[in-house]
Amino acid sequence: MSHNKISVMILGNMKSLKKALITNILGKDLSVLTKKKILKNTEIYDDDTFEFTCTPDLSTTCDDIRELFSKNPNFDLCLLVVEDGFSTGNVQKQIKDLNKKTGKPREELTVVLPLRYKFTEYPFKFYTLEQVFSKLSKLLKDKQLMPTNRKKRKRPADTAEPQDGSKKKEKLTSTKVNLVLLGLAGTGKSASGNTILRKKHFVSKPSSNPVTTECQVEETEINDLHVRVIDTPDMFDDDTEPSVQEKYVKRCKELCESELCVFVLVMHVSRFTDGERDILKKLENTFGTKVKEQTVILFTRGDDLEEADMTLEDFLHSCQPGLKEIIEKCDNRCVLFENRSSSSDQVEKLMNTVSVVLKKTAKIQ
Ligand SMILES: Nc1nc2c(ncn2[C@@H]2O[C@H](COP(=O)(O)OP(=O)(O)OP(=O)(O)O)[C@@H](O)[C@H]2O)c(=O)[nH]1
Ligand SMILES: [Mg+2]
Repeated sequence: MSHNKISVMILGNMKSLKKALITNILGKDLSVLTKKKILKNTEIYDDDTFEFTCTPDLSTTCDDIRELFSKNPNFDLCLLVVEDGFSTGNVQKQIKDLNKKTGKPREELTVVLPLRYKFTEYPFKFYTLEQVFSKLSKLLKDKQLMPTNRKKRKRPADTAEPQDGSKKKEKLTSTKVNLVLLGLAGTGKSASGNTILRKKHFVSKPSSNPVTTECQVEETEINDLHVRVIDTPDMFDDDTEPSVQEKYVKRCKELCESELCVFVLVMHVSRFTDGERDILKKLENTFGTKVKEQTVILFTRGDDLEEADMTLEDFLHSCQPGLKEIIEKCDNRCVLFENRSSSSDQVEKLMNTVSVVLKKTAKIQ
């Protein structure tokens, strides 16, 4: 595997789909490329920047995939191509089997949705084709493989997004969004803000008293979105003086300016408290009745779940009815954070969910 190229492993059950994806990304017919065979059933296609490893179909008993990962597990991206009409259960099984076979963490295996599929909730990490392009561009930038005068990669017509995809992208990239971190004291709002910003901007520490006592905004760029992260004190504590609560709310709304807002309701997986039981009602009273359509629930302390050998799905499955109701009212938009880890995957998942909300509320689509 070449270290000065972006290395992408393409997994899946249909050779034609895997090859079509490579063709789309490279913008070249694969027959013009020299195909290298490194293992009996594995082909490599490359150009000056990318190296694609096209693996044998998952349904075969061939052991190439295991061997590829054991020789070099550090692919920049592992994409699992699925066919139109796929069953979620089957895909989950494929991911589970791959994880067992290769040791590759499930969250590092990303499903590429077929063209007509749009954002929705899936119990696995996924990209639309558009997101695959955006991820590859980011990798190119990160690896500094893209000289500033490099011609923009032209996408062949057959890779076009459904309807007016390119126009939508343009709109999205110029979008500013406020991520407003809300929740009870100590749930990890500030820590999550720092994870999103990839920098310790907000004070976050263990304390029996509320730590954040002023709203604060910090800004960053994520996947071409201009993101304003707004950290807040606990605005919903019944013990806080109403005048102080009002001050917090007023300041938070001022900081939101006129930009689109996605409310990130921060809770931790270890406790669901009485104060959280009616939190959606409180959110509605404060930010209006449409707030739940713009809310993503962010669970912190993913490390606690991991220690208990549980996935987010396990946790959601067995959680209290009161919490289930809140989650359902927010259209099941949940993400899991482990703020002790710097993994960018969790932020990416959050941003995917934020995009879903943006597309709905701002009618970008
Ligand atoms: N283990 C673990 N600890 C976390 C995680 N997220 C936050 N914490 C810890 O929880 C404590 C509280 O986190 P904060 O970010 O200060 O919580 P907050 O919601 O901003 O609290 P207030 O500002 O008081 O409202 C800190 O000690 C964090 O390090 C996590 O994902 N895992
Ligand atoms: Mg805080």
